Amino acid sequence: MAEYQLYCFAQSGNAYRAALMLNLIGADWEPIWVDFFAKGEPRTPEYRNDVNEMGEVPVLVHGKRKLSQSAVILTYLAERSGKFKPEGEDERLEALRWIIFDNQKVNGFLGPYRFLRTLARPPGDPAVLAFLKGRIDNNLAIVDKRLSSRPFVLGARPTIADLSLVAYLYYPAEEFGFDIPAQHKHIAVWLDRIKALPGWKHPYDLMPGHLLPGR
Ligand SMILES: N[C@@H](CCC(=O)N[C@@H](CS)C(=O)NCC(=O)O)C(=O)O
Repeated sequence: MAEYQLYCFAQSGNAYRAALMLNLIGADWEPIWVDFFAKGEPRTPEYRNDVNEMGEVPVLVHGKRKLSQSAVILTYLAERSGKFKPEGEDERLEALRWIIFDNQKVNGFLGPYRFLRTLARPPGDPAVLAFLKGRIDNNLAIVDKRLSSRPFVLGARPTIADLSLVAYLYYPAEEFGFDIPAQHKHIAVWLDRIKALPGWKHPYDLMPGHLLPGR
């Protein structure tokens, strides 16, 4: 058995943050596929009892530890590996600031938008989609401006703040109905920088369950 197990599925950008971090730090890890689409597995009592009371992926298993919330997982792995780790109080606070903004307002809106538009059956209400799209455009512009003056979110080197913010940003443009890198040029260059890191993989190559039957 690998040192780390990650409960995840290919379509989850929230889980991608953790999977990418594991790969970039060269961890010995394996995915445990969670059947979200056919079985709604995270919503089952078994999953909530045995895996995560919050009913979500990702969940990282390390020995007797089970950690959920990608921000917690990224922090744990950064502290253990010493990689992508914010250094000193100022960087730690700054990373936390961007990770919270990301969880709530960047990928926190982008994930549900893509889900309701492309994956949900039936698709989401157009008024809800329009609300989310307005917030997404605004918040991606904030990230783009931040990246206009530095190569990575905190500065010269990549940290867990970057690995949180990339969550949904490598998924195909047709899944969103708009092209994020084409519309945000600093985000585009930053995504290429992260893609160039040794160990980078696309979410569909890193986590199981892509191309589900009937989709
Ligand atoms: N803030 C959480 C978000 C996790 C999350 O929302 N995961 C989704 C999958 S992308 C989930 O498991 N949803 C279960 C459900 O909707 O029942 C994190 O960053 O880990």
